[in-house]
Amino acid sequence: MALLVGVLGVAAALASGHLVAGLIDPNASPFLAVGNTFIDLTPLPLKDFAVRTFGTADKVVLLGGMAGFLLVAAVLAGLVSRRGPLPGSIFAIALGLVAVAAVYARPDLGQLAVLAPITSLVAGLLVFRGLHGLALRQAVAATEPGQAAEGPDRRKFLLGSVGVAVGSGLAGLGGQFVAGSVDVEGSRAQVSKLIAHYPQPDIAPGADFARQGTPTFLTSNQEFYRIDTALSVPRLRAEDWSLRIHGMVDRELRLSFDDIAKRQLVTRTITMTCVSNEVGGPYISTANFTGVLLRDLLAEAGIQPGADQVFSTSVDGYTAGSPVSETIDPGRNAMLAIGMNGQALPPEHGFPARLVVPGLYGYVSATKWVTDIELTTFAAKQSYWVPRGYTAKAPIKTESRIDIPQGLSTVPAGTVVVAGIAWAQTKGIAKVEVQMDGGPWQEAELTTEVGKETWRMWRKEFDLKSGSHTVLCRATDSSGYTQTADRVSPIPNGATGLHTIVFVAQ
Ligand SMILES: Nc1nc2c(c(=O)[nH]1)N[C@H]1C(S)=C(S)[C@@H](COP(=O)(O)O)O[C@H]1N2
Ligand SMILES: [Mo]
Repeated sequence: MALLVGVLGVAAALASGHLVAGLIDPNASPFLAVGNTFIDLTPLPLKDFAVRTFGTADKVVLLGGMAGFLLVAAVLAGLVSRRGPLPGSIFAIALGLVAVAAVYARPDLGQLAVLAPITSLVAGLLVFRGLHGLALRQAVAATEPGQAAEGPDRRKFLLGSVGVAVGSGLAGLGGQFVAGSVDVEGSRAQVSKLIAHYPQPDIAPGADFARQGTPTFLTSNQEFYRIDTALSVPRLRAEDWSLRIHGMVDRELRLSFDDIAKRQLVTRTITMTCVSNEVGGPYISTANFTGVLLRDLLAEAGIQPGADQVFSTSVDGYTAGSPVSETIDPGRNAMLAIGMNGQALPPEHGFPARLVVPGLYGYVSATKWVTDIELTTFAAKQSYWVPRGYTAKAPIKTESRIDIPQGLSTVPAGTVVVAGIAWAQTKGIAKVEVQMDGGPWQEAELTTEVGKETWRMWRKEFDLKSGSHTVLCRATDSSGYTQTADRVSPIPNGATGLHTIVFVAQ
C-alpha cells in the first residue's frame, strides 16, 4: 500500500504537469524538460559514450532510464513514509523543485512554462498526502478489534487510488492530445504543394553504385540521418513561424513563411555530414534542398563590417554559428531551406525551415526549426557545442568509407567488388584509392560528378583467393589534399583515419 501511494503520487505529478504543458508548450512537461536539461548538462565524454553505444536511440535510453529511476524512487519514497508522510512529502517537493529548475533554465521556454512543473509539485504533494492519510486511517482501523478487513476506510483508499490512477491517465492523454492538436501535417501538406511546383534537378543515372552496394545518390527523407538534442520534435506550423534577422545589420528583417514562399525558390543538391560521424560511420546523407540562398537574405539585411559570425537559433533554443564568409560565398549554396527531396521538410528535419551550409559540419551550420539569425562575432557569442568541447569553426574533412564488402562478412572468392563513398564538400572528390592486403594503392572508378557539394561514389574490382583480406580506402579532393591516415576521434572537429575492412573470401 505504501508503495502504491508513492507511485500514484509521482504519476499524478507527471500527468498533471503534462496536461498543463500541453496547453502552454509541450516541452514544459516536467519529464521532457528534465530530460532536455540533462542532455544539455551531460559532459562530453558521457554524451559521446551514449551516442557511440546507443546511436540515435540514445534518447529512448535516456527517457527509459529516467522512468526507471522515478519508479524506483517513488517506491522507496512510499516505503520510507510508512510511519508518516514527511519523507514522501520532502521527496515530492524535491522532485517538483528539480522540474521547476529544469523548466526555468530552458532557453526555449517562456516564463509561463513554470506553471507546468508547479502544477506537478502541488498535485504530487496533494495526492501523496491525501492517499497517505487514507492509507493510514485504514491501517489503524484494520488493527481495531472487531473491524472487518473490508471496512469503509479500505474502500475509501481503494476508491481514492483508482480515482488518482484514472485521473492521471486522463490528464496525461489530455496533455498529449492538446499538444498534438497543432496541425503540423496540414501545414506541411500546404508547403509540399508549393515545393512540388519547383522541378527537382536531374541526378545523372551514373551518380551512384547502388547496385554494387553504395547508398543511393539521394537519401530518402525517411533514411536521412537525424541528429539533434530535442527530446520531442518541435511542432511548429508554417503559419506560426517567422524568422528574425538582426544584430550587426543595416536593416533588421522579420520574415513570415509567406514572405519566403513568395520568392523565387532554388533547389540545390547537398550532402550533409555530422561531426560525430566516426570513421566508416553512418551520419552522412544527401538531399535536394529547396529554399532561398542565405546570401540573398543577408544582402537584404546588409551585413555591417566587423560581423564574422552568422549565429542561428532554433525554436527549441539550439544554436549554431557559421562564418559569414562561408554563408555569403557566391561559390557555395548556403540556404534557408523549406523543402527536402520535393516535399516540405519533415518535422524531425526542421519543419518549417532550417539552414544548410555546404562544407560545414551540421553542428555549426544546419540549425533546424530556425527562427532567429543574428549577425555577430565569434568573439562575442558561442554556439551550443562550443562550450561543450567542439571547435567554433568546423569545415567538413575530406573522408571516404567502404560500404561493400561489409566488415567481417564472407564473399565468394574470385572477382570481388569493393565500393563506397567519398566526400569533400565544396572542393569535390578528385580521386579515391584502394589498398588490398598491404599491396599498392590502386585508383578506383568514380561515379559521374553531380556537384562539389555532394558525395561521390567509387568502386574497384579485385581478383581474390579464398582467405581473409584487409582493404583500406583514401580520398583525394580537388585541391590535391589526400585524407590523412592519422586517427583522431570526432572531438573537437571531426574524426580522421582510413576506413579499414576485414572480410573473408571463400
Ligand atoms: N535545432 C537543432 N538543429 C540542429 C541540431 C540540433 O540539435 N538542434 N543538430 C545539428 C547537427 S549536430 C546536425 S549534424 C544536423 C543534422 O541534421 P538532420 O537531423 O536533418 O540530419 O542538424 C543540426 N541542427
Ligand atoms: Mo552533427
